[in-house]
Amino acid sequence: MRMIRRGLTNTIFWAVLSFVTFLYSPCCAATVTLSWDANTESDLAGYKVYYKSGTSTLPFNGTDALEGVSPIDVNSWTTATISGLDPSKAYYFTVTAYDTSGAESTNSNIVYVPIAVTSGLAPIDTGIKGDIDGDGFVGLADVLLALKFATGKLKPSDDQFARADVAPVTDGLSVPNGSVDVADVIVILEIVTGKIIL
Ligand SMILES: [Ca+2]
Ligand SMILES: [Ca+2]
Repeated sequence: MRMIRRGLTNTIFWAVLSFVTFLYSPCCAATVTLSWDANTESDLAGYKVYYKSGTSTLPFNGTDALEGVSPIDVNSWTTATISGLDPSKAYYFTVTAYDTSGAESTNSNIVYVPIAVTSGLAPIDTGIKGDIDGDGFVGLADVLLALKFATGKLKPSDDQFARADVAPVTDGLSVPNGSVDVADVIVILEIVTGKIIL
């Protein structure tokens, strides 16, 4: 018993901690799922997941998770889902094993989960296809804007780019190809003249 305990506490915990999934919704919170190798010692009692945001300097004393402050005791599970995390922060995680006497192993490797969202990032407004200026209809002003983007005379905003990239058109459907060029100008002109309806 004493030897086993010494094994658990004095040797490095060779678990490979890995990060499985990372989900977040921009308004709310992030959820991270972690998994690690099982510790095979006979008096293993469970694992603790440590976390922290900002830096990887010990101690990992995070407080954001819904599951509780760091460390989170996950019993003998070898996966853990940590939720309620702030998606605008980067997090670091590590796992230890503990035995029936409460003795704890050294840390596993550290897993780093980067920032999910940059605050202030607005979703792209694609609006009406070809309505680059966003006035509610596709007109000659949009054709002229597309021409300026295609010739490099004007740099589109992300929203304008999304509305200007209408070509190619395949089977009557717009298939944006990530570039605004003369093909997009022609399609927008054809929308204006009624030749194409998207
Ligand atoms: Ca317009
Ligand atoms: Ca295009």
